Amino acid sequence: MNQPAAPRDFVEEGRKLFAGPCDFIWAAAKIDGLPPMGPPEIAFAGRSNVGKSSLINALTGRKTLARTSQTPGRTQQLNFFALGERIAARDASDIQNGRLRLVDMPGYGYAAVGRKKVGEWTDLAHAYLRGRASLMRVFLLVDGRHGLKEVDHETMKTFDQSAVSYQVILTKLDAVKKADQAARVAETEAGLRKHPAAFPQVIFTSSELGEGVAELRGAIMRLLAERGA
Ligand SMILES: Nc1nc2c(ncn2[C@@H]2O[C@H](COP(=O)(O)OP(=O)(O)O)[C@@H](O)[C@H]2O)c(=O)[nH]1
Ligand SMILES: [Mg+2]
Repeated sequence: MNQPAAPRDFVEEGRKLFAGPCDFIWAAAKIDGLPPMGPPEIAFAGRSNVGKSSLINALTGRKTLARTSQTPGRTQQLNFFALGERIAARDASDIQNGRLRLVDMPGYGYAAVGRKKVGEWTDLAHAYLRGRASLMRVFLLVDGRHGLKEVDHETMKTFDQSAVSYQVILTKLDAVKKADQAARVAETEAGLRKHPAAFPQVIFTSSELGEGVAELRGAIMRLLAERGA
């Protein structure tokens, strides 16, 4: 007899995936220094200091996996982490293992670094976003205290042109007054309507308190399932 399949619990599957082994596998500072494509990738982009590294740490439950910093603009490269399988050695042939990769992207829009350096980061980020078949989605992080800035709209324009699937995550929910949270989500979703390729719903997270983090793991798990990976 055919039993209807039980609905999958993506939050629980995501919890298990992110509770498994997780290793830093690669840093790319130049376009020709990207790792070979392997498992599906999820990238975290956004302005410097928005909380990219903190969110990767919160997702994986490791306090120091991705380096977090009080000094904006210090992550100058693309940092790759592999989830789901212990990586024994650190050479190119071994990094094909794992179920999923998380990619901590360089921050943008920080004025205190030289113009040239910003250009280099941008070129690296764009080269990665354009040519990566294994990239499932970019999460564009936006500081929940401030909402979308001009530089975020510029970045989303390049995403729209690169045919990259992306979704906005508002960060630092704990630092936004309860009374202001719903309005921040609504105004952000309104801003996204100008961007055809943006996923229309935003997720509000706090890496500090863990809010939204289990749901985000579930959303990532669902993407993996949709891809059949
Ligand atoms: N209150 C609060 N602060 C956060 C949160 N996430 C990150 N931060 C702080 O924001 C700063 C920048 O975080 P980091 O993860 O290094 O940002 P990145 O430059 O985007 O990687 C650090 O001082 C973090 O402690 C959060 O959820 N709540
Ligand atoms: Mg960082």
